[in-house]
Amino acid sequence: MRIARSTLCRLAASLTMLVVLAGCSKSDSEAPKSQAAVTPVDPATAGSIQVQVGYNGTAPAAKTINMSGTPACASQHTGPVEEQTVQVANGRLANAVVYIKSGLGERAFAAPSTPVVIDQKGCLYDPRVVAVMVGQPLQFRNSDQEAHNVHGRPKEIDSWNFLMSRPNSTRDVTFDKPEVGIPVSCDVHPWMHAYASVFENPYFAITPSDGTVTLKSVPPGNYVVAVWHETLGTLVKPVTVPPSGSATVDITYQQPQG
Ligand SMILES: [Cu+2]
Repeated sequence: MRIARSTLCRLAASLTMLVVLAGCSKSDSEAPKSQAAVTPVDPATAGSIQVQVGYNGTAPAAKTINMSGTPACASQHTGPVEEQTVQVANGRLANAVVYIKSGLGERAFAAPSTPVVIDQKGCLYDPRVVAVMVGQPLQFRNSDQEAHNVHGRPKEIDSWNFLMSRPNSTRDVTFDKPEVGIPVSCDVHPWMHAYASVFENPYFAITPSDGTVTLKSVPPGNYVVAVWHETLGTLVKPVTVPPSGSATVDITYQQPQG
């Protein structure tokens, strides 16, 4: 009887914990702060900002990733697997995060419910650089037979670390605060690195190979646009969006010395 009671107590405690956790998770994902009072953007006066991100210099040589110790990973690649963190083509930089750093004041924006997905495929993250809004799910998918753990190390918000051992499983992470360039890694495969950024507004984009993005539906006003890159850091530039107009910003990283 005594044993049964303590077992029941443990079960009750576990269930309570589950209910508490489920409650936290639900309230976090269904009522992010940014959806509390959304400030509409007037389409009649909104404009856009085209940002071109350049790189002046010679990109460092790509590093070869050695997967030979993990045949389950290596067997998914036919040739050497390379990591190129500074991806430059025709002087333009890919995988840089462009965003409006300031100038939006107290405006609030609704977060999309559609997740942004990072796949774990061939023991690499795809894509490597992502961005979501506060309250928008960041979904990790495991397309490998190999188990991965997903370890996020933000500075400002709570870290996370979970194992994904089942093929084709997914798991969502949502954020209640913004942060730029959160490192995500796998402790099982030390070459796996991704970077997630979280914003309170929808004005952000990751540069494709031509280094050019357009931030659309921007209210007219004065802003500071920023660019973040995982090894090159952050650059900023002021920009003015006229009513119904478009602004163009060129931001160029210089090759680091030494
Ligand atoms: Cu892994």
